[in-house]
Amino acid sequence: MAMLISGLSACSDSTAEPDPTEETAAAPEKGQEKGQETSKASAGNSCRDGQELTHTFDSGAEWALCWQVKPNRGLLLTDIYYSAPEQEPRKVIDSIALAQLEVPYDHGKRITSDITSAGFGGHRMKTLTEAECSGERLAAAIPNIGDGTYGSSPTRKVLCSEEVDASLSYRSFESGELTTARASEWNLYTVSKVGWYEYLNQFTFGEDGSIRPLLGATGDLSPVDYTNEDHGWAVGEGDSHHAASHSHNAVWRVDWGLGDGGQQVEQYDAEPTGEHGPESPIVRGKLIPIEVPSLAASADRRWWRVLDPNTRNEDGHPISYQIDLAATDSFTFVPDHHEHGAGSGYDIAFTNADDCQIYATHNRGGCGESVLDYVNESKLEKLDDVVSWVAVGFHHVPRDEDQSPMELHWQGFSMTPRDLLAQRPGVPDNRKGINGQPEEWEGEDIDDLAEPHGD
Ligand SMILES: [Cu+2]
Repeated sequence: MAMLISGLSACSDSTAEPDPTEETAAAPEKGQEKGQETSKASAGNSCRDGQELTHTFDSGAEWALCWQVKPNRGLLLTDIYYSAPEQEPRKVIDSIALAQLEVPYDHGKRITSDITSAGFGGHRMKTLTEAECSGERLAAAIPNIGDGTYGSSPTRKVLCSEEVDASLSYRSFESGELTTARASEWNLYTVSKVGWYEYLNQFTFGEDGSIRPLLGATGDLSPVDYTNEDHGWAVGEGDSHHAASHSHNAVWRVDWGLGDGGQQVEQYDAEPTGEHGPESPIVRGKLIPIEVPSLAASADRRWWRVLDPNTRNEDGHPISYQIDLAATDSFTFVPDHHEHGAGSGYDIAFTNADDCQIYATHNRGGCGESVLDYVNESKLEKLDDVVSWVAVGFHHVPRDEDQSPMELHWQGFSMTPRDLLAQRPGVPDNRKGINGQPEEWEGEDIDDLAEPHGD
C-alpha cells in the first residue's frame, strides 16, 4: 500500500507545546527522521495553526492539509489541497469541521447539543490505541480545561491516519485488453466520548479527489432513557424495557477554498418532462444559480456545486466540487423550531464566510445564533465567498443488537470533483486519447454504433 508521509509544521498554536510529563508526540517526527521531502501539494502550505499532514497514494495522488483540535468543534481541518497524479495541487477547502450535533430523545425529556455544550475536544477526545487504528496515530496537545489557558495540555495520540482499500476504482475491457485498478482512501478520525455515546469524527479522502465527512456513533444506548413502545423499542427479554428512540442531528461547516475569490453556487435538478422518446422517458436537467445566501432542501436527483467561474480546466470548463447528500432524516434543530417555527429546517445552507459564524445553533459573538440567522441577515448580499452548512440527520430506533457495545452507525455526505480535471485522475495511457465523443470505437465508425441495439 502507499506510503504515509506525515510532518509537523512550524506551529503558531501555543497549546501545542508538549508537556514533558506526558506521552510525547513520537509519530509526527518519523517523516523528519527520514528526511521527508516537501510534498508537491504541501509546497507553500505552511500551517498558520495546527500541524501539517500530507498523504501520498501509490498512484501519485496526494492530499495536504493542516489539522488541529478545538475544545468544542474537535477536529478542525484547514487549507486542504488535492493534487491528482501528474497535476498541480489545487486548494479545495479553507476549513471544515462539525458545526453542531444535537441529540433530542423522542420521549421529550432529554436533548443535548454535543458540540456547543459538551465539545468534542478536551478530555472528551480520547487517546487512540493500536487496537483501533490500523495506520499512524498522531498527537497534539489537548487542553484538559477550555483552551488550555489554565491547567495542563498533555500531548496525546488522538488522530488516526490510515489508508484503506476501497474496492474497485475502475474496470474496462475493450480491444482485448483489461484496464483496471483498485481504489484507496485515506481516513482521518478522532474519537470523542460524550455521555454514553462514543463518536468517530471522520473525514475520508479519496484518491479521486473526493471528500466524505462521516460521523459514526458507537458506545452504548443511554441507560437512563427507557420509555414505552410509542417512543422506543423493546430491547432485552420480553416487552418491559423500551430503549428510547432519538435523533443524531449533525451539521458540518465547509468553508470553500476553490479559486481566488468570486465563488458561485448552483443547484442541479433533473425532472421528467412527461414526454417519451422512442425508447425512454425524456428527462431535462438544469442548473439554477443560487446568488444570495440561502437554505435548500434535498430532493431526488438534486445536488449542488460550488464553482470558481474564473478558473477553467483544460477542457475549458469551470472547476467545481459537487455536494451530494447521502440518506438523511431531515430535521429542524430544536432552538430553530422555537425561534423560527416548525419546518424551519434545511438540508443545506449557503452563506458568505464569516469567522464569527462557527456553530449551526447556539452560536455566540453577535453575528447570529444559528444558520437561519446568518441567512436571514445576509440574504441581500451577493454569495461569493462560500460556506456550505450540510445537515444530515439519523433517527435511531434502538434494536436488540445495539447491546453491547453498539455497532457503529454512520451518517455523512460526499463532495466530489466536477471538472476539476479535464479527465479522470491518473488516466491510464491507453485511455489518454478518450476525451469527448470518439469518432470511432474498436475500428467502427461511431455513427454506425449509435443505433439502439439489444444489449
Ligand atoms: Cu443513537
